[in-house]
Amino acid sequence: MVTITKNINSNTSSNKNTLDSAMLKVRIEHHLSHTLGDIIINNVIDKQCTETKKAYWHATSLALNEVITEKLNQSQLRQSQSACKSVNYLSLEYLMGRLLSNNLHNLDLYTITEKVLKSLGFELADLCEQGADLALGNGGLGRLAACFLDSLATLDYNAMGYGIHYQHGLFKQHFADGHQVETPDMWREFGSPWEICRPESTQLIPLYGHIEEVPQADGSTETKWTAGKTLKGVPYDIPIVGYNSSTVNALRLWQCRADSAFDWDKFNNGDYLMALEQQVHAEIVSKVLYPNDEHAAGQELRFIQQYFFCACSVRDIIKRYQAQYGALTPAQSEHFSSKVAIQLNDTHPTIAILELMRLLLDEFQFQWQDAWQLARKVFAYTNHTLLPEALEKWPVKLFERVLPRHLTILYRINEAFLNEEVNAMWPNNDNMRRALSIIDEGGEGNERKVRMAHLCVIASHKVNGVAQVHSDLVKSDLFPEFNQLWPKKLTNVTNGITPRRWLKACNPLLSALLDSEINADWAKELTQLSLLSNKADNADFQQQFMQIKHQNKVALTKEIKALTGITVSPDAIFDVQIKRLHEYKRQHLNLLHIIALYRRLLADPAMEMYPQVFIFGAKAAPGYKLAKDIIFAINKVADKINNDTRIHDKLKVVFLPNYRVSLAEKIIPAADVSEQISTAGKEASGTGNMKLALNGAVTIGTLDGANIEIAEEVGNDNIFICGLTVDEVKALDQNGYNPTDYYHNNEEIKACLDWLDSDYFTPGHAGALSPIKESLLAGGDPYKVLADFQSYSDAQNKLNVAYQDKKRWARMAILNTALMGKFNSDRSIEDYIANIWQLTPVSAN
Ligand code: C3B
Repeated sequence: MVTITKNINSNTSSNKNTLDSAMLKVRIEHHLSHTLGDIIINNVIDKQCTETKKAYWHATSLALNEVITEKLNQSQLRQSQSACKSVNYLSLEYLMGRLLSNNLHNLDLYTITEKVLKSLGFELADLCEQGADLALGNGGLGRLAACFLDSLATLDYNAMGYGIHYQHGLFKQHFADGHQVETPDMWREFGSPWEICRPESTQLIPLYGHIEEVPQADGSTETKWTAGKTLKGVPYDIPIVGYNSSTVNALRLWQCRADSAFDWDKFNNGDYLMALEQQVHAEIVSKVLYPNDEHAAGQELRFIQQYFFCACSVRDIIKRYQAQYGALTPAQSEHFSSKVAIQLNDTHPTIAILELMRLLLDEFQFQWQDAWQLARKVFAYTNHTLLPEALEKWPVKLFERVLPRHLTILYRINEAFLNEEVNAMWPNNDNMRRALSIIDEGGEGNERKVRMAHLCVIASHKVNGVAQVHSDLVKSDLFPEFNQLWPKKLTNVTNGITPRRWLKACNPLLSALLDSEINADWAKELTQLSLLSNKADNADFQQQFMQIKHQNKVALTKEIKALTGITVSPDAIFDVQIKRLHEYKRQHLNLLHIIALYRRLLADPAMEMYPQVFIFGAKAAPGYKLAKDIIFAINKVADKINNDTRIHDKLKVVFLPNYRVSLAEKIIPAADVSEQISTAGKEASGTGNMKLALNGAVTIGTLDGANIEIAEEVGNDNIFICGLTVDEVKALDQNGYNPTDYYHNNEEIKACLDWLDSDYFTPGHAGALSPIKESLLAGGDPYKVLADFQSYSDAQNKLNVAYQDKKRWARMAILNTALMGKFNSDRSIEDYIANIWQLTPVSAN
């Protein structure tokens, strides 16, 4: 084994892999027999049984890891020798999905692995299904982080992702009588082949305790923190393999353990549970991902999670700097910030700012100004939402108890900011001081709170939104005063997606067609796809493109049947809304329109309508009642419609359970229509919109987030825009929006909402779906569902007619694929590099 590894290692420093099939086969079989133990029973292997497939999946992953780990080591050596600047991406969420297929594609080893496994009696695609999703995130924010890591490695930048090694990622979802039921995610129940534990980089993290002012020889005082408790952070590295590049970076995830696992005294006294107490309390910190999407969680445990991961990461960043460049002293400040960038993915990692300050002041003997200047050069912050409920504010009291020293630093930052910078711009202006202070002096219950976003803006050298309209709103509506104070600080970086996972790996048929049409590595240079525009009207090409879409739809019909028992026709329009369930994303607008269609069909069974299947995938936060009510309603309406023979299968509704990255990879290649119907101004960007369009789905959507930029790219003829604009939504709010006007003035809206009060969809349980109607009427319809209904319904009609013109639709679908080049996450990363991080790439060639 050692000799084989050496042979291969000598070739893995570049992006060319010379792993041949014979070697790969030897390695897979070696891992099967030596690492995993032989699973052959009486000389027979049952190749159909799940355990066998799992073992082969594991062995294949381990065989591949030998190549990956070697590349990781080479990359780290090269990065260190070149002394290049690195970015450290701090995120509480990484929605990685499965890794085997993606890693194989990125290493260009997919085809040979497929052959080898075939010779062993297995289908690679089938084995890939055995891997668990790494669901260490909730939705868009976590998936964006995963796409960015892919792009950073692909472009040969030195980057480290930092996060939490959650024992349980996002919950699994199934439906019981239409209701969402959550069960724990067990992604590493039997270990994970992808991670490398790094005990040598363990960190000890203090918290709680008290502070005191200690007099110094020169008459000043120094704040001394005596912690009440210590946590241990153990890192696990997951290699991030660049596509067709020489770089493998790492995602470093911290697991929390007790400083001391066991209390022997208590054990000896027979108190077995208490002997484990410390361990249990510590392990809770990295036990589970908070399942809230765009809603601040507010509990002490979440606060400690944030602190724990920030403290581990900042210490690790400093340790890596010191290992490479020696001691960190004030004289090194400039140097440090020329080598280290730290990106805060939303406000979740804000405490990193305070922790860096604390370490510099208390452990590295920096003066205040030196420490503060350094921090301000290193940090940058990405804002991902304007929703007030998602903007984190932690009670001052909680800070005081858990992180007393950090709170004193925070006060000093705030004081200097208000007295110097705010006062210079707006002298003696208490209103401005109140508006910009990091401390909210008390709204409800008069509780003082820390505005995490204000600390981020004040400490960062750049703050970016994630799509142009969102960044404009960050400037005008969220932080107008900060924008006046620092006009250059607020900026935009439009999101992107990796075309490797979201086209090359998930849509092999379309990828093959693109390979044959485009004479360039389009999975890297996605703008090259624009060459397809010339063929958008070519009958042969249209036929090939739509034939692939059809084949993907056939595959999805099988998946739908297997997962739900529902039969759908691949000839129908596949209309897809896949994203977290949230009122602002308006799955209930989609539902209301489905109910209206159903009602129209019942009234006139001969109604002209091309068959349409509405496909949903969404998880609701377990504590978000209305979101769960909407899931229930969609399932109940689906039951009724799917079993109603009167409408002759013109309408079907499918809610696929347990929506996650690996399910998205099956749905997206098969979608005809992409639903992006958030209330204008509420969806910061969206990234599912980009994935669907790249795979040839046509968007029906509002002028919100990245939809606006998608429309700019594809042109208004190739997208169905509907609904109010941002300004119209604002005007409606200012003039007083009254949803009951729409209820009374639109007969269809009234009939559909009243239908929800009956027991038609929930036999014997009248009123079970009424909460939706209530939220839209008595609840004030905060997301303007009723105001946008007619416009959405009209756009759906146009879309249905357009689909029947096969040539027109094929042209639209092709142009959507062709014109998504801008939304390559490589472009987003290059924007971050140019405007925020200033890194240079380091490759082997
Ligand atoms: C999401 C936003 O809702 C999306 O519009 C955006 O595309 C992504 O972030 C990525 O920028 N988001 C999220 O998933 N979770 C949050 N807490 C905040 C924003």
